[in-house]
Amino acid sequence: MYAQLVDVERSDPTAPDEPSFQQRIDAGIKIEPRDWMPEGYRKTLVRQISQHAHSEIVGQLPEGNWITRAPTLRRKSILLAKVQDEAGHGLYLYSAAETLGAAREDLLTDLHSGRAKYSSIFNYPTLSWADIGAIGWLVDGSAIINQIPLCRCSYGPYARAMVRVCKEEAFHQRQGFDIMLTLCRGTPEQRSMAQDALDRWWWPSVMMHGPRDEDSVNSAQSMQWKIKLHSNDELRQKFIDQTVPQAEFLGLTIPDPGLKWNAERQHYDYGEPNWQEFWNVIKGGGPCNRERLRARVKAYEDGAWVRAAALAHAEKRAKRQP
Ligand code: BYC
Repeated sequence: MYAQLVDVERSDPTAPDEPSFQQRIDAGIKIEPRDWMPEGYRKTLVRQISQHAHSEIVGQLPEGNWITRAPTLRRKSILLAKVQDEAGHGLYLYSAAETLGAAREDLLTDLHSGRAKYSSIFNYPTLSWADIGAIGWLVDGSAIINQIPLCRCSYGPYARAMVRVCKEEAFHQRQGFDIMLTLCRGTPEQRSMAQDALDRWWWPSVMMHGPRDEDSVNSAQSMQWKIKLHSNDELRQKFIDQTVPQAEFLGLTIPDPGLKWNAERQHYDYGEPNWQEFWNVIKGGGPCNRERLRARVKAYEDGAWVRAAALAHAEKRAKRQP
């Protein structure tokens, strides 16, 4: 299918040129799967949407670890629902990538072989129950800040998928904050668990927004095409400005001595993240990269019989159709 789409683009003499494509984007017109698009636009979208899908799927693992160890039945059912939501997000996103001619099997092969990227944040371990609170509060909080603008991105299927994803992420963020609030109002041991989780998840959450703008190779073109509406540093600043008062409300200390309100800029100044750690995690050297990929490959292999059964069922039904 992908090859066919590329052929249509090359051979169609009425295909619009790049300037008129850009004019449509600038005018806020959504690009739909059957519309002409430059090859670079298609490739950038497949890259970003598939990385996003992989992140949702791999992102189930750190929290999935705690489903059997949730402290109460209520917490367990909330966490179960959240992890299932993440699976759903991954599936919408793989479908959105398929509208661009990408084959799901190829995308999964790239993930399982380690060729494809997924969010750096999911390569850190969840050591205590407080980490589940910190993930909801900080990681889903970051995800909302990144994804709300994506509801207005230029590619129709991606923008529409994001609307539902964002509604669910808002619930995820609130449940994470609620876990943190409960711990912070609890015993001294519970408060120190919450502080320890914040200490470990703060910097990975700050870095999750991507490299500094000056090191972001894709931003300029993606912003011109409105695949991204804000730069990495803009979204990072928004995350920090939003989260500092929440940490103060919880009575927790953000582990950044460089953090202070800048009255002139009307934003918080913050310290420099450890970018070497970020690039190392992306290259596969984070604390849990190998474990995460192993778990995904095993899940895929264990699910082979389900895919075979679903396919056999679909083929049988198709044969019965007149
Ligand atoms: N992790 O030029 P840049 C969730 C890569 S799911 C790994 O700035 P771009 C959740 C980047 O791919 C959260 N890699 O890139 C799920 C590029 O490499 P390539 C996922 C990263 O694309 C379950 C290189 O670094 N959200 O929230 O313009 C439970 C240079 O970067 C990362 C999305 O995927 C990273 N953090 O901007 C709970 C949102 N950052 O591809 C929560 C959609 C950068 O050139 N994606 N890289 O080899 C985006 O908005 C953008 O792709 C990014 C990066 C802001 C992430």
